[in-house]
Amino acid sequence: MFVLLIAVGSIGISALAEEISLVPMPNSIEVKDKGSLQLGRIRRFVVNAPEGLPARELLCSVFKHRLGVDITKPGKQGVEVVMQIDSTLYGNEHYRINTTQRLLEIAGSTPEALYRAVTTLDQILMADVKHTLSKEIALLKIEDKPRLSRRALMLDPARNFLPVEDVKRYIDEMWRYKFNVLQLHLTDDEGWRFEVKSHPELTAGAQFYTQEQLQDIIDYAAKRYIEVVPELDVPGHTRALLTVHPEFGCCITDSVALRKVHGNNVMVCASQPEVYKLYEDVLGEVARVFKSPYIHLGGDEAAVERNWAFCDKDRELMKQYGYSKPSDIMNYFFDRMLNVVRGLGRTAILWCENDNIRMPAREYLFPYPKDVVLVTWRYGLTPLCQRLTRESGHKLIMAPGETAYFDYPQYKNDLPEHNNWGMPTTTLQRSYTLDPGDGDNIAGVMGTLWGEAIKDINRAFYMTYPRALALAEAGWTQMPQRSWESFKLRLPPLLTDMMKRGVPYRVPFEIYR
Ligand code: TNX
Repeated sequence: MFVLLIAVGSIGISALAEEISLVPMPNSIEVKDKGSLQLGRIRRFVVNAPEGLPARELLCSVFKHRLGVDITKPGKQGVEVVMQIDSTLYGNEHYRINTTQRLLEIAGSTPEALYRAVTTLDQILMADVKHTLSKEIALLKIEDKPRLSRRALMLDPARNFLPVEDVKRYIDEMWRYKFNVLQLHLTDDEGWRFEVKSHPELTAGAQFYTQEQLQDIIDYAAKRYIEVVPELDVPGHTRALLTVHPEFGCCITDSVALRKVHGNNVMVCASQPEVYKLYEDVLGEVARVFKSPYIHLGGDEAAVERNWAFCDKDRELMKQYGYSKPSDIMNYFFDRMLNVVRGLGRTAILWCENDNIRMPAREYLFPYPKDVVLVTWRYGLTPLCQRLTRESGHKLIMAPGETAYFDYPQYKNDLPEHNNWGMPTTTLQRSYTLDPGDGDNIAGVMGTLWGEAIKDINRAFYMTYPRALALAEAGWTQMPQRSWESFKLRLPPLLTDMMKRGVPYRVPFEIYR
């Protein structure tokens, strides 16, 4: 207990707050010293918010699940539960939970904020060891809103297909930790998973999501305040497309030879109008299915030197536009692609690439148009991407290889045992060190579950958790409210709860030592 108080004292959060096991830790939590609110009997349940509110439904299930109480059937005696929109709170996700001896008040700036509040309440009722057994809640006041507005996880069904039900299971875990974006990496060398009604050849014979299935996923996620962002990776990572349309490649135009190309060595040709025409069709359908204001277009690991640099037509293009090196063709390629995205009223996201894949790198690979959102990801290059985006005014999403790559093993000799290409180790503690930084341009955090070595959703869960809890806190909680010592204490009850839901995770045995 002595140790606990020291740890707690150093970050200014009361000991009881620690024992409540909240992740992400709220930005302000005041636990009143004495007394508690008895939630076993409810006299009045009032919701001052629009009908069909997801937060109301969630609250009912939290009461049922955690306390065995049907909140919709008030009795003659007991306390009051009030859930309401409060216009003095601002932003999308600003909420307050206040308990007194007679009242549980849940207030939020929006229906979404109320939802976030209920996820906090759920964790309180799960693991406040002093009170939960007796259906009580401590007297406390939480006022909370996120540090960053976008907190994302990315799944990669392009590499190993994940059935719809599994993606939903994944979503079911995300909202608990206040994640609000799921990126789906839908196309890559190994597969094209997005049904294109005007080009059925793209998915012929493969596992893919129909547009109706994607709509189902998107609606399912939206009810949990999670936005689904589609990613279609271009101009590299396009072998799946090129095996169907070998004529769109630049050097290797024979589909048999293409199948033998390993890794991410092929690219679509930048000089062929048909390539842009195809993507116009594809993106038009993407925009009809996905509601997100964003479309991620990849832009990573384009093997320019092995493709465009050797292609007569692309070299001609280079000359025509006065470009000095083949990678300058990216300007032309993305000018055209981004115009399509703009025309659809969407904003493009791209993986941030530089003039070298490691230091010394100095610049962007090519000057990114101002309206593009960038994602920093490469090992060692995040400080550079932070500086460059600050200077150029680009929004930046933080997915550094060092902390947010959840395809990497969590401990020496841990999974993945197959298809492990010598991945670096990213421990839970390492993931926890992510500080997204204070730049006004930092839009969010993202954990990536690249799928080469993740063959099913159970593996995806195992690689995701508990590291995603560290990421969730990095995206939500301000640094003064965070500490590794505190996080370690809050973790075990959440893991037990995950186990009860049948969600695989890696036991972080090292934190118990
Ligand atoms: C690099 S991260 C990639 C992915 C791989 C990943 C494996 C990024 C933008 N591109 O295509 O799956 O490494 O860790």
